[in-house]
Amino acid sequence: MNAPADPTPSLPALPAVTLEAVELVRVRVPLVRAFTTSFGRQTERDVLLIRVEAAGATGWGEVVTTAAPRYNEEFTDGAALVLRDHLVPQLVADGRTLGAAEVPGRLAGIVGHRMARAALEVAVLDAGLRAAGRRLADHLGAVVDRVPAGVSVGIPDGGIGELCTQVAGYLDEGYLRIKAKIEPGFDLAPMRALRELVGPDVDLQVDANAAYDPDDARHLAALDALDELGLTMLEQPFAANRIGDHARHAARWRTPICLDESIHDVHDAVDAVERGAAHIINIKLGRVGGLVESLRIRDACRARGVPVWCGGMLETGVGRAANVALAACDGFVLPGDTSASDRYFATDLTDPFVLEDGHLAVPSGPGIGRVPAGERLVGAERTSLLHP
Ligand code: OSB
Ligand code: MG
Repeated sequence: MNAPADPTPSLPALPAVTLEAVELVRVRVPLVRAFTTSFGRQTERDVLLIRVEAAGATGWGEVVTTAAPRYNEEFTDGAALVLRDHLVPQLVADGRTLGAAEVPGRLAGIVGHRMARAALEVAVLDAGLRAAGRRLADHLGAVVDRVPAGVSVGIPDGGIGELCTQVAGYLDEGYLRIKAKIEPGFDLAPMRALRELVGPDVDLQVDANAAYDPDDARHLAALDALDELGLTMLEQPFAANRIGDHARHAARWRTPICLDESIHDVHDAVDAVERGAAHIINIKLGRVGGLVESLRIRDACRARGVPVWCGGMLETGVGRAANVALAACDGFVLPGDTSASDRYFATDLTDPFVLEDGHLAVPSGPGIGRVPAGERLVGAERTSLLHP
């Protein structure tokens, strides 16, 4: 399934740019605390950035893959290879001069690898926007200057007690909604404890990352019991391809179902919504192959009265800047996984995103509005994919 080649009509035109250079920059950044989900435990990000030189400007994009293919089939080594051997050669096969909106179309012949192609789209767009002196948020049609911040809380090593301590801390900091990771065996008891701790009014949701088996009666019993807790949503209980199972149980539960891993493009989103499998969609620009596809999904959901929010992949400031610009667009009506830099890293690669009154400010500079600081990339592995 390739994304359609036509650019989203609502995006303003940008002057074409000539690509001078494309480089991969890879650097490890430790997380402030281990992040455990049903699919694994991460203690650092293996960050892969794309740097583009075009029209006298430098553009950046972040490949949001996980190091191992456990969230979806993409992984960071694979992304680096497909960028080097396929995506970048294909991007310039018809010449190095291109409009930023042309990137998805030029890459249309390559199947999948959406996180890799999304980062390339953002990097080229960032360069083009910087050359034009325009903000990404304005280019996308952002309607607010700050976005409400939620926080995604991993399964803590210390169990329920530590979960409660962490959540109390995040609420003290001002986060406006809490998303807790669950898995079979760590679901009902921790969520009951959390609901007890925060009271009935705090916006509480859970994310299973596809860990539940719809054919397992004990798994279903746990999800049925969670349905009593007044959760804002249950994110991706079953495997990505189990749309029918999501629909069947969504019809029984009062908790709205949000899909993440199931949604690769606008067709998946429309299909899931029309089949009753999703009441809410988590849009991650990497997972769906870029900003243009993200806005298509937003448009399709808006037309069907389905709320969307901006998910995250533990991005550094580079990826976060693009997420925050997207989250500022019309239709992103629920708080996203757009947390402050210090929730992830002791020192972000860019100027940090900070929580102010439960919100993150949309960057004010041109392009994505953030650049990685040179000193933070000392020792990074650099691979040139295109040179002058
Ligand atoms: O399912 O939303 C997810 C992180 C990595 C992979 C998948 C997910 C997540 C998160 C963290 O929940 C969101 C964030 O704070 O960036
Ligand atoms: Mg998720």
